[in-house]
Amino acid sequence: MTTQTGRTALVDELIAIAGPGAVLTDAADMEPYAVDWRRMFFGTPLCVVRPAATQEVADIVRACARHGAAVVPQGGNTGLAGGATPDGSGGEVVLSLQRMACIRALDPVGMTMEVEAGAILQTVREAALEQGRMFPTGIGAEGSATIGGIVSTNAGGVNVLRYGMTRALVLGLEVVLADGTVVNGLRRLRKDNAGYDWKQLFIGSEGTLGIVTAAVLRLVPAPQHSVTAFIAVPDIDAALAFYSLAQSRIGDTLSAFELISAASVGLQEKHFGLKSPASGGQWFILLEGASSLAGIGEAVESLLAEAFESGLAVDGVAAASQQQARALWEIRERITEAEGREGRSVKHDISVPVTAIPAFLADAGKALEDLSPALRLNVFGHLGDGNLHYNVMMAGPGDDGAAINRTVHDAVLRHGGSISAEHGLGQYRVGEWLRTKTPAEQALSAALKQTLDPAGLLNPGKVLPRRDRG
Ligand code: 2HG
Ligand code: ZN
Repeated sequence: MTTQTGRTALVDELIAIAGPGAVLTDAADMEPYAVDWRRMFFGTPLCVVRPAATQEVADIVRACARHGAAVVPQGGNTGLAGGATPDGSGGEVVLSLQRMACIRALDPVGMTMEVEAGAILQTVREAALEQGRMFPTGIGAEGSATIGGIVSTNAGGVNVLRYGMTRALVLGLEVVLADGTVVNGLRRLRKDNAGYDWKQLFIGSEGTLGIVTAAVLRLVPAPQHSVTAFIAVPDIDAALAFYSLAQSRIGDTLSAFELISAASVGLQEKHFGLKSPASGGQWFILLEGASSLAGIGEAVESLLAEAFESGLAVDGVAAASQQQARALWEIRERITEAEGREGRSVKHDISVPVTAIPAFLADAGKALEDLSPALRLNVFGHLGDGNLHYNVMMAGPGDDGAAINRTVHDAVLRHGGSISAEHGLGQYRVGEWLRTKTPAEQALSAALKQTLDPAGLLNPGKVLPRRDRG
């Protein structure tokens, strides 16, 4: 970027656009925006700007473009791949959308909701529920994550199995392009084939092609009845067979089918003390059935009876109350935090075809054993989506995270999988993306970036390598 004078001039322009209270330049004030919540990525931005309206975002982007300053859009800063924090190059403008948090409209009949990017996911979900509707994207960080963030990362979560990724839940989008143009596509249509579906380019591209400022979300009817069960299964083949049985018996009501290793349950018990209600298996399943119709309780009971009879399940409970269901979910939701308390880990957010899960686990386990026998695994995830959080606990300071990464990702590729299922690439996985994607796919991605952000100022170093280091 430019000189000290240029930097001061840019800050002055940003203050003129957003107001003095909306621009932070003090290092201590900027800290929460400059570092991710896991404290893995540390940026040194020029300033943080917190606009209150789309037009301000456009003016900020235009000013940054004039000064050649990079812009890092940020929502709740809850990501797991460093997509929303500056990459350490220095001098960026962090553009926090948090103040743009308005729910503009909710149509319970058309089942749509128009919200600004900074709206908190939990607030959005609660507003929908008040009208008997549900916005299905459900993630652990919903109390801080924002709509702009979940759209920009195409967030997944525990209900993807039934409702799809965030991509499937966005009907319309408003974005600010790299040159400051505002593109308003806030249509609330379920059918719209009038030309390219351009909004898809901005969903999941982590603010590298444009900045999401508002979205029209697709809502679904809020289920009136639900059942949660926590089941021990003898091995991974049984987990898969149980999944297939669940699809056959209660498939149209199946809203979650989570896989949890015995080691993950053990970690959670060690750090949070929540007792597992089932034992005797290598793996656990947390399943949820939900419906507008009564009778889901009986349907899940009979599914479990069949699973026990055929030996696919060895122990387990179905929650008798909402409170018990919450307690079962808490075991699952505490795993990430328990892993953090246990020590350093190398995270992998991978997916393989569902039926390849057993072969992948055997293959990756063997490859890691060959690399270093002392590594311990914390594997859990969304079995129905083929998405595993295949996290490796580092045994000692000498462990090579990059070698562990490569070993796991190579196994993923051998089984036709992806190195990022739902967390995105951020800055964490750019190197592995470069190593594992075909030249044709890389060239296509670079061409899209070149078209929409020719100066490379939108969230540089995320998804794609920085040009100057490419
Ligand atoms: C989850 O499924 C999240 O709980 C976090 O995607 C996964 O901590 C992780 O690796
Ligand atoms: Zn997950």
